[in-house]
Amino acid sequence: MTEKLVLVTGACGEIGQALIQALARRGGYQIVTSDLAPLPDSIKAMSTEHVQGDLVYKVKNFYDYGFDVIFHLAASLSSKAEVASEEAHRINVEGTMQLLMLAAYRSEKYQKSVRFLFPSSIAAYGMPGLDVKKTAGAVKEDVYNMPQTMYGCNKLYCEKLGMYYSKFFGQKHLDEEPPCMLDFRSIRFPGLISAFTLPSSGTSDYGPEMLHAAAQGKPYTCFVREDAKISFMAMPDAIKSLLMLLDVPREKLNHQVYNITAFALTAGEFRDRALKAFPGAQINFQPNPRRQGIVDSWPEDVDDSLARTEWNWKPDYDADAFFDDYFLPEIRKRYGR
Ligand code: AKB
Repeated sequence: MTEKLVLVTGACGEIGQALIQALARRGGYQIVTSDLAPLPDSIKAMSTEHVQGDLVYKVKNFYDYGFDVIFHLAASLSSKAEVASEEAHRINVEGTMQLLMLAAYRSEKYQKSVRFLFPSSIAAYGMPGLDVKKTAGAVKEDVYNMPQTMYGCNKLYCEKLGMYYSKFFGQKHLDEEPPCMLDFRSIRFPGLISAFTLPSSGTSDYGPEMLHAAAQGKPYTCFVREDAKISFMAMPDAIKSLLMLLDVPREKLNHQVYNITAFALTAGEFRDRALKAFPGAQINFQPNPRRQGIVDSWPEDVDDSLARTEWNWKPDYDADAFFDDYFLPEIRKRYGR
């Protein structure tokens, strides 16, 4: 069987590392990687070639490759993007656009479908106020699309760019066959928590940071209020969702952007769970107005019924399973506590 050629950008990030390990376990893929940083040892042997540097300038390196699949994970996350907004726009928007153009060009020129998997985010939402956030419940994909962060604007716009390049690029598919076959698919992820890696420069980071600190017996000062609530997911579920969406035949999909969620907890509930698992954990709350504002603009939960209906999405880990079956066993092994 010939291997599928896959490009993973942002390979050194949390999703990147976990995804590359999962692709390698699955087999049948030749994996090309790219990132600003050199590959960590944990995934080095799984990549046949690593292109290191800024994607915007490196994308020309990829025009000779016949990629079947592109996972475009490279991004500047929400907290960093607020303070380095021009850089974030370049990485998040220009990088994505360059790669979409490459995928559209290749699929059109060689009449070969390229599946383009793009992680969007709950940051694509912008709740107009805390009162609305608290009463809106689990929101569907097409409501409250008024992001209040640079990162959220970038993600929402790139969802639209992906749809544009796959459906309307050059406008000719409307009455001309065969169509351009760039096959853009996007998942709006909640906050993700891995037992093996720690995030940096995002805003949902308080969840994983608090749990990793408690597990190591380190004090933690949480940068949002106790009642701050958004949805979260175990990293293995995030990887499962990407691989599930990768596998679905195009004709089964009626949309290009899907919410997924696993459990919504307040920061106070995270603290309570951390204290139960690690009695004596020192966790206090000192909200940072800027980061609190970002979390306040994200919905408390999202409605993932589209993904459940169209591609049978279902997380393996609800809040209890996340702690009992994934995070705590793994983290105890990791930190020996
Ligand atoms: C962030 O906090 O920026 C990300 C996200 C929710 O997309 N983790």
